[in-house]
Amino acid sequence: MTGHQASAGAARVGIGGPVGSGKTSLVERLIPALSTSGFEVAVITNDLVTREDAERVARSGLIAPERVRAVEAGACPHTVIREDPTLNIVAAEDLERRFPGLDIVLIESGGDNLASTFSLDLVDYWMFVIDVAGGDDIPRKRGPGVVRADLLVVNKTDLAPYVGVDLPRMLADAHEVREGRPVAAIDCRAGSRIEDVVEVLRMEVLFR
Ligand SMILES: Nc1nc2c(ncn2[C@@H]2O[C@H](COP(=O)(O)OP(=O)(O)O)[C@@H](O)[C@H]2O)c(=O)[nH]1
Ligand SMILES: [Mg+2]
Repeated sequence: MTGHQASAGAARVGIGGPVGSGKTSLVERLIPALSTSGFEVAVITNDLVTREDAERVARSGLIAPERVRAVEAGACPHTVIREDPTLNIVAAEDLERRFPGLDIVLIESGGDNLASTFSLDLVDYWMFVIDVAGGDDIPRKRGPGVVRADLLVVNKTDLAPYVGVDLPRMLADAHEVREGRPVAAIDCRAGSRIEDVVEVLRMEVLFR
């Protein structure tokens, strides 16, 4: 937790990470997991020039479509979550106004790389999602997302044997570069260990 409170209403939680690491898949897993725990959820997605992810989540049947908003990031995905997050702040405020009981807004960043971080004017907390298939050297590269995110999520643990990744080693490296900040290893495909992410959100965000 950053100690910073971006919003007086719902907790705003950023989800960053490279294209294909499983950010939308995590959103799709978190919606039912958080709802079952009694939390009211809304989602904002950021795509470059489409509304692809928002449409996918809205159509998923997991959440009422009016609780899903799309922000089109244009050419540069960093701008709308870091330099000038106005579009995302407006979308979050709009959702909070429309749904007064909202507990949490999940904000998925657009396609980006290892350098993306969230503005603390936008989010109260942010996680960074990398995946096992991206290679076990990713933590050692010490990208700002990997190092500084409030929670590092290592997804696709199911793929480790197929891509020759030493998962325990990858996690040990992740813990080392993060100097005590939390790391969760999950498999969004099977839905395993999603509860670890929910537990961190409960402790760090929702019950503060
Ligand atoms: N094997 C495996 N595939 C996954 C997992 N999580 C996501 N995927 C797949 O990875 C691809 C990219 O996922 P997506 O959530 O769209 O990534 P995003 O670009 O970060 O939002 C999709 O084909 C997912 O089905 C996982 O834990 N294991
Ligand atoms: Mg996505």
